[in-house]
Amino acid sequence: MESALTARDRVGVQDFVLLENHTSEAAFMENLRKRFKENLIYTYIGSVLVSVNPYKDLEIYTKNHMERYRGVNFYEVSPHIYAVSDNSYRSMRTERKDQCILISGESGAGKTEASKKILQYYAVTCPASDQVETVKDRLLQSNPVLEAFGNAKTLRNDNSSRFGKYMDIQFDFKGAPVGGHILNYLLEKSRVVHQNHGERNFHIFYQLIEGAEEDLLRRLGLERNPQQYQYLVKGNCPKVSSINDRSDWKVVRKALSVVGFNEDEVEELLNIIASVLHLGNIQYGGEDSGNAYITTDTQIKYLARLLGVDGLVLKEALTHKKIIAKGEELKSPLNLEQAASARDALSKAVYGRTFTWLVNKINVSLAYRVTPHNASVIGLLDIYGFEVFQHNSFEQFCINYCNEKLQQLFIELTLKSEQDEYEAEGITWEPVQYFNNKIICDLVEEKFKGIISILDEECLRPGDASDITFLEKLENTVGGHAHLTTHKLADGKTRKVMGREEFRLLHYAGEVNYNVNGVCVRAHGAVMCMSDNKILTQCFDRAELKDNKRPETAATQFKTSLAKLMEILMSKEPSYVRCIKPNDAKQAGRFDEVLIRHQVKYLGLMENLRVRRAGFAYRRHYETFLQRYKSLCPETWPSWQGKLADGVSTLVKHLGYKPEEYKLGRSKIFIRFPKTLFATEDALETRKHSLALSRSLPVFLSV
Ligand code: AOV
Ligand code: MG
Repeated sequence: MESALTARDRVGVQDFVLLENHTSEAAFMENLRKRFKENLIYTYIGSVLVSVNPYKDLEIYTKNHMERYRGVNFYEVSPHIYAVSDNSYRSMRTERKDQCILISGESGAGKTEASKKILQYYAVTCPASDQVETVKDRLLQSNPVLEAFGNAKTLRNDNSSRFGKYMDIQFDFKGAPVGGHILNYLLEKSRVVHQNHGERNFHIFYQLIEGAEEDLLRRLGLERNPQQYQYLVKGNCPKVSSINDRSDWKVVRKALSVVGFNEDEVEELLNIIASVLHLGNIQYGGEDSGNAYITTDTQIKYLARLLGVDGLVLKEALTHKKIIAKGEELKSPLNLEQAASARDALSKAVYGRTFTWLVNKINVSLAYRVTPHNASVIGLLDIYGFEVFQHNSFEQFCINYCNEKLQQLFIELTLKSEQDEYEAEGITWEPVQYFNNKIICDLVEEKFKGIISILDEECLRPGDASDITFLEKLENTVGGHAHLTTHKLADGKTRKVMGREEFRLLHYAGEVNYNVNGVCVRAHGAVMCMSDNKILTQCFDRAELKDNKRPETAATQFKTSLAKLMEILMSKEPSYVRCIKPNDAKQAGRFDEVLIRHQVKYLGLMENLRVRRAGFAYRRHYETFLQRYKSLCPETWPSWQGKLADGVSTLVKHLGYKPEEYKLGRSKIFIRFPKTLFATEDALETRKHSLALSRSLPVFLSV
């Protein structure tokens, strides 16, 4: 048999805290690499789970594995996503405190897979009843639906989430899941009309074309060939080896009905998806005057039928814009370029709003039937990961800003709060230096002089505001910021390395150039208010057309929704899963040192480890601690009359805690190692057991 020492040599340590040289990045990397080679993709830093994407199916998600982690103490079993799931669940049950699990990491690192594993764990291990079975099914089946409409193949990930998702799973007092609620964040709508080379549109388009039955396709006026559709050819990538669109179609169709869509709703939904493809195939010709006219009447015919709008009205909407002159509403013709962008804006608006409708619809089906007594929740956050492409638009800006916020939350809740607490409690310790990305969050979101404020001002300013005037304003307002670079240098000269329409942000995770092209364009959905498609009538509200108040820009809406999300997360007890992507080739077994070291660095894992090592695994308020363990010491049992701190001190001395194992702060006891607390828990268990035995003895004898 292998000795413990050689096993450790081979597979490394399961908690980085146990590394002998915990400040060495090389030792950290070596441990990660050893474990990865042994298919041990999970490792802890204290209670934070680090996960490396294996890019292959491992036999570690079976029912047996789930059972192994159920109700077992975190540190007694090998690290696993199930251990984190179980730990949150038990904290929720015993401490009655809402939990959240925050999953972060760059695009393709395994966040969505992790969130699915957590959901499956709860679906299998939590208590059930008939009603609960439906809820469990719906929770699980909401995934394929949302992924079909909100995920796509990108260069970074074949199944990349193009929207952010926060899902609350609600539990009743017995711990059974009884409902759920999803919040979605900014879908990357530009993908509907354009894809970079090697990327695809949202999965649903290909699933429909490859998988739909003949007569459905005929009814929708579609051909079984994605190459026929302008919106599907931009990336020149109709097929992906890891994706089977045809079988996915079946899965999605089934999921739609489990989640509670009836046949009519599915039909209306597919009408919209087909309409977007037809919209994309609308082409224009130019009159001598330069005004655009539509040359593809078949598309208009299909659109009119599928959406239930008047063909002429639609044509007009696609070739004219409304302007208000001298208080009167006039129609002004569009030129070729303007018409094409009006068409694309309409497609994006239709798809985007349909997606939001879909999420709302799923929420209705996940809402619990009977309001549970004493419900508590576990929230799962799975957002789009940090990403850099050759061409990065407004949407990448939002995605990366979102990651920036999440990193900030991690810092606030782990690195900063940990150190703040030691300070507040008067515990002496060596402070750990870390990079705080608040400076970048501020640069983006600060009032008046943040990038979003400047963008708003330009977008909503009447007159000659444009992408370029936005850039100029950016240069003038925050040009000298350490994390921002613009085209123009302070001395008025220009920088060659960057396009005229770009600015560069130095994010916590790296540098990204953003193109400002089109950031100020907004869609007009007036024509869709006239549709008799039931989904669209809910999506495009007539009332909003008349609403004259200053509209919010997409950036501000996003900022507001993120701020709300942060509040939600702060109100819960967090657990963290930090996902790492091992290589850029999506390949199993490849451990790219440079790429991984970069992630370890920007995720702040070394700092995380240092704080953890310098710190204490457990802390409890004196009162809670005394209440729980007072029975273990004759002087504190049945009650302690003096000062709480003295009671705790008496108690731990009686228990034999060594001075280096704990510290007493102003209001809390800090315990350095988990094993100390485990021993105390065991003692409590033994005592309860012997009490129960002695109480049940007479009963036993009398039988
Ligand atoms: P992401 O959610 O972090 O990226 P995913 O969770 O979609 O990344 O993972 C990308 C791919 O990696 C998956 O489709 C799987 O093929 C593989 N993978 C990830 N985790 C595992 C695992 N535990 N076991 C086996 N394969 C895995 V993005 O959504 O792009 O930020 O926006
Ligand atoms: Mg994802």
